[in-house]
Amino acid sequence: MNGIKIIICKEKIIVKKLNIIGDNRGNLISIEKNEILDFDIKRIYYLFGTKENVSRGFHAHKKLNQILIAVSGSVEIKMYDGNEWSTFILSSPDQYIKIGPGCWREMHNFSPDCVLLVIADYEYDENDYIRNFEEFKKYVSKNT
Ligand code: T46
Repeated sequence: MNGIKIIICKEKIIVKKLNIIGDNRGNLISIEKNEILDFDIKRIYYLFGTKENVSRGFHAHKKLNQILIAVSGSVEIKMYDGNEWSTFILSSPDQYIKIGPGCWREMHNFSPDCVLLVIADYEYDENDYIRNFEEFKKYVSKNT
């Protein structure tokens, strides 16, 4: 059972710390349905080998929920929920961010060793993306 410490909790953004199960061989983190994952997993993908000074993201999703974990290295996640910006640096495999629908996200300052694991509740669907910030602001003001 994970002892979960909440770091940030907003309507569309949750940042939590996971319990590390460690022993003299090293560490293990377990993520179970219902405890952290309140959705059925439909897709897992990961970003790695991101080039220096490259930023990614710059979009929002209409219905997708995602959990982001930097299983190696670090990355800065900037998020805009339509009202305010939040920034969090994922820099340890025992932290995760859950980002809900209607939230703009940008990923900056990837360390060369960063592996960003993403767990999602839908398959890839380009129609779920809003990739234009002005469009996103209109969308979020209509849908909240
Ligand atoms: C997100 C952040 C954290 C696929 O074919 N399947 C997939 O599952 C994904 C995620 C992407 N793609 C294709 C679509 C593009 O042609 O891979 C290419 C790169 O995708 P994108 O530019 O959207 O990648 P990022 O790093 O900007 O964003 C990704 C996710 O798309 C997004 O949902 O929240 O990671």
